[in-house]
Amino acid sequence: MESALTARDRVGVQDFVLLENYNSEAAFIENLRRRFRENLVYTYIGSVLVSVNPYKELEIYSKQQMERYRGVSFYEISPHIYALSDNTYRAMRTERKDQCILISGESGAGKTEASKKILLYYAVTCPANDHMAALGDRLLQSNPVLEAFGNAKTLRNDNSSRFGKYMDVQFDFRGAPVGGHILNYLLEKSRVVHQNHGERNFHIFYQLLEGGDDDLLHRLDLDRNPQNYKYLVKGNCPRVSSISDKNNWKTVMKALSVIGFSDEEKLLNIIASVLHLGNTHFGEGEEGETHITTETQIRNLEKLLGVDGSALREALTHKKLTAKGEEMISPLNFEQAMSARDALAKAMYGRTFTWLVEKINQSLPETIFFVITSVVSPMLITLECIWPNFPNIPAYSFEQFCINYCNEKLQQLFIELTLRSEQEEYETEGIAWETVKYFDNKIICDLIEEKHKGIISILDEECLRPGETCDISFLEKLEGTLGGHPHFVTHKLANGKTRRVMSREEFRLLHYAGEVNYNVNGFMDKNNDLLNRNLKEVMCQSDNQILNHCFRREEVIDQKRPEMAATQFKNSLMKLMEILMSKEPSYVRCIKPNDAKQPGRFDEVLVRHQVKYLGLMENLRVRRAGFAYRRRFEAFLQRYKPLCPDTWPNWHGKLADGVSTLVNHLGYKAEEYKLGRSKIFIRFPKTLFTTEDALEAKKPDIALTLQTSW
Ligand code: AD9
Ligand code: MG
Repeated sequence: MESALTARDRVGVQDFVLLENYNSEAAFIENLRRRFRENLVYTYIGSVLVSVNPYKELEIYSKQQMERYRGVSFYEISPHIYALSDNTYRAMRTERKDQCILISGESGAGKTEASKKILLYYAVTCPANDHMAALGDRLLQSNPVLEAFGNAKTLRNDNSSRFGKYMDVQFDFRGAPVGGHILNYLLEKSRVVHQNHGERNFHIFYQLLEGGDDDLLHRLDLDRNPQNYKYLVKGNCPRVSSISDKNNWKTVMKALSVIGFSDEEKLLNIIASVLHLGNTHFGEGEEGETHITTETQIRNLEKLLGVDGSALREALTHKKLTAKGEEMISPLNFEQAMSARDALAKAMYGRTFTWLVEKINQSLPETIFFVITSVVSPMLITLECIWPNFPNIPAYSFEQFCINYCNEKLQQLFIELTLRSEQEEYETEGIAWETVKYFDNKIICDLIEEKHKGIISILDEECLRPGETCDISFLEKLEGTLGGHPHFVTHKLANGKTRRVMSREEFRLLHYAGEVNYNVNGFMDKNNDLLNRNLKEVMCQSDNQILNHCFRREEVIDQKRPEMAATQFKNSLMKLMEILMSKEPSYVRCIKPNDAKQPGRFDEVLVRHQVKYLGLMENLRVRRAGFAYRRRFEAFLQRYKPLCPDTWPNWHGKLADGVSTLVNHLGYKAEEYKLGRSKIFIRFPKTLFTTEDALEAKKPDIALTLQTSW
């Protein structure tokens, strides 16, 4: 049998708060690496679960494992996503407080997998009720559907979620799940019309071509070869070895029927129409006027969407304007017609996706009687997280700007709530709070979101300003207003000279996690997200009920400008923050060990980078500011009572007195610990380890239960 020390050396500590040198990033990473090598992919920072993607199936997710974690205290057993799920569930029931689980991390780090494991845990272990089977099933079945329409193969992840998801599960008074709701935000619509090299469009397109039967494809006027569709060839990557589009198609179709979906035909008509739109081409006449050169596509669209072909033809090549109360039709040039077509494809797909999520929500049972609490599980921050620029990565665009803004907000919330809960715990326990220094990223959040002065406001203003505006004029506006801000940089130096390493189209933000360059190209267009009014009109007249639902008449009649994309995003983020603030949060921080998606490889540079942008060192510092370790009196006494003749075999007095007797006997010095109202707080890990070693010497059988995971 190994000694306690070597076991710890081998597998590291199961909670980072037990690291001797908690300020050392190197020690932090070494601990992760040791555990990863031993297939111990979970580690805590206090109540935060850090998870490293193993990129292989581990035998730790079985039903037996679920049973092991049921009702067991966090620290008694090795860290696991089930422990976090179980604890959250119990906290909801005993403390009657809404809970939320926030999952974050780099693309491919394992957020979606973590969320599925949490859902599965609840579906299997929560008490059943009449709705249970239906709800559990439907929630689980909603995954393949959402993934087919909202996920895509990217360079970083073969099954990357290209939308943010926030899921709400409601439980009844007995703790049985009775209702649910899914909220989606920021689908990466631009993927519908463009993919980077080595990436694909959303899975559903390939699934349909690969898995749909001959009759269906014939009805939709599609052929099986993705290479024949312009919207599917941009990334030059029609097939992915790790994905079976054919099997997934079957799963999705089955899932749609479990959810009780009956509009399949209309939905597929839209998906096929997007492909036909992509193959719609334009020609330029001598006068520069544009016309459509692919009549077959228009006829397909006419048939599949039930729209008027000539109205569609007109709307794809002309723009309707209202000036001084009069309607005018102005022809589009070639470029404008192409972008009108792409805008239509993006709007059709994006709105259909939102509709689909609504449909799934309707299929989840209504929250009925006795709903007292809810677990908001899991909010997924997907797409690329903050990824400071490396030399070979081009500057980022509008979507990453939004995502990184979201990350800033989440970091702000994370630190605020961690500090708050630490402080609360100290207060309840009657222990003096010691102020913790940390980096407050409010300054960056303000830089982005502040009214009138923030980047989003400036972008909106520039989009609304009449006359010649463009991305560069937006950048100049930013320079004028924000030049000199400590977190904002452009190519212009304060002395009027030029910073040569930066392009004239870029600005750089100094995010909490590092510097990121953004290229302003496309910011205005994406923020405007405009769809010509006459195209909306054509969609409104469609006899496809899904499109009818997605393109409302009121929208065409109402001349008021809808909120712009960044502001919409900001507002939904604000709402989300409000919801999250009102709940008790738990965190899963996912880490990707290598870029090759391979098991057993731990790339230190990559991991260090994520540790930084996930703010883990900051988190550990806050958590360790006072005491490394805390445990309830009864748990502490129960574990270490064999070490003192007065507490063994049982202590009959007050728990606090028992703990006091025990630690006196063990020779704890006053500066090493404090007794709160119900917990003992130990300042240094060394103290605890010495006690553990003593226990091991005395009772190897007891100590062994912890050694394997510590
Ligand atoms: V993205 O931001 O949506 O691009 P995620 O969601 O963070 O990303 P995902 O959960 O999709 O990543 O995980 C990526 C892949 O890693 C999965 O397809 C699995 O092959 C692999 N993975 C992730 N977590 C685990 C795990 N706990 N066990 C085994 C895993 N494999
Ligand atoms: Mg995902």
